[in-house]
Amino acid sequence: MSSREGYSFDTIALHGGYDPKEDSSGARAVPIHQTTSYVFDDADHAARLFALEEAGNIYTRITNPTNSVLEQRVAALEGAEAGLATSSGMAAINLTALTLAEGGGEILSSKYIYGGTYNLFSTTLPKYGIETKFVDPHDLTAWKEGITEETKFLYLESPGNPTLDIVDIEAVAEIAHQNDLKLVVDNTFNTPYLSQPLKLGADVVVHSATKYIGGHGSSIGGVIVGSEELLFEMRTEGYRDTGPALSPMNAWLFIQGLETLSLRMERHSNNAFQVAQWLESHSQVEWVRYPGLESHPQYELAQKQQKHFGGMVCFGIKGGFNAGKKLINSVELCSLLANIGDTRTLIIHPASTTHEQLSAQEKEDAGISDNLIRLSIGIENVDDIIADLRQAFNKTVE
Ligand code: LCS
Repeated sequence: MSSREGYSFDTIALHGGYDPKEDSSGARAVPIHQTTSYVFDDADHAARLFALEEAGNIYTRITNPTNSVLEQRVAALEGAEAGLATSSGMAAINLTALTLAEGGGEILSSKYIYGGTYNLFSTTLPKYGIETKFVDPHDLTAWKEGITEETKFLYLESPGNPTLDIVDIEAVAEIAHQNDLKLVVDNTFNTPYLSQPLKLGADVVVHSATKYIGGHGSSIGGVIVGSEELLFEMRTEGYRDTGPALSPMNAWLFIQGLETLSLRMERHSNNAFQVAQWLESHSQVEWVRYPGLESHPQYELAQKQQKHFGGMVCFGIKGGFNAGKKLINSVELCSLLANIGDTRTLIIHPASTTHEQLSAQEKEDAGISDNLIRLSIGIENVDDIIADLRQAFNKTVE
């Protein structure tokens, strides 16, 4: 659809990056190009492609026509010039970090981020000369004062996993740009339907497509979007040389997911809001975190920065660690697993799972209390979700 500008979000989600008239078969659905490599016209053509003098497919580790549709579609939905599909969200974050922190240096990151990213930044990347300083993302002075000669880029999640902090992206982007640095935002929880960080000043957006972009919980993948220049550098250096390409089959599955993204995000958001309100009135609940509730510390900012408030809800159960475990063992409809963004409702206890690698101090710093339960509210009938939680709470008291 590259030649047709001006379509709305829902239309781009269905048509972006693909025009059947430009496909040799005329296939209406996006074809899966399940191939490792592409036949060159002749030796000169091959040489021109390898020398990057001419654009074209060489090998699926670098480009693939099905992956290109996903890349262009997510880029269009985020308002970016270009995209790059990776084998996982972590591969997207790692490639972004390796590219922006070339030669070593420092990442200045929000401390309220996914445990796997925290671990990449705090434990793995330092082995390769890239250190990370973690800051409270709501303290703009901490961002300003955290920048040194060594800083290579700023990084945040909004909402954060699992604390659901909403960070003022515009304000952090301004600080980054005053220092000639780029701001990278992980937009996994919101998806471009709920917020578009590039429009708020971010320079690069990363996604775990594993979550809402897919929605079906069948595939692991990631996407990076940003400027044409930066994405070209990533593709022709780190991506080509370290090999985090996405399989075309999974790219195709993510394209199927994108087609219904706006419908699902609205249903996720409506259901989550109702569950959050119900939890807030429950006698066994100590606290609830949901960006759409007035009790959320960044409620005003969420109203300004987001279209809806998403499918993620966190709460603290009275009775701490043991009560949390009992509740999780008592649910029947909700699935106990390590993922979010599925069409089905998911539940987990981060302190003993997703954030288990963190030390007690790191957990405290990252806002992971022992009684925190994370819900990824699905698109089932909300009455059934609430009924399941109700019966699980009842068993927890027994
Ligand atoms: N960014 C965020 C915000 C995430 O929640 C995750 C995974 C990733 C990046 C990494 O993406 P992946 O490589 O898994 O595609 N979050 C998970 C979670 O909360 N439970 O299990 C995985």
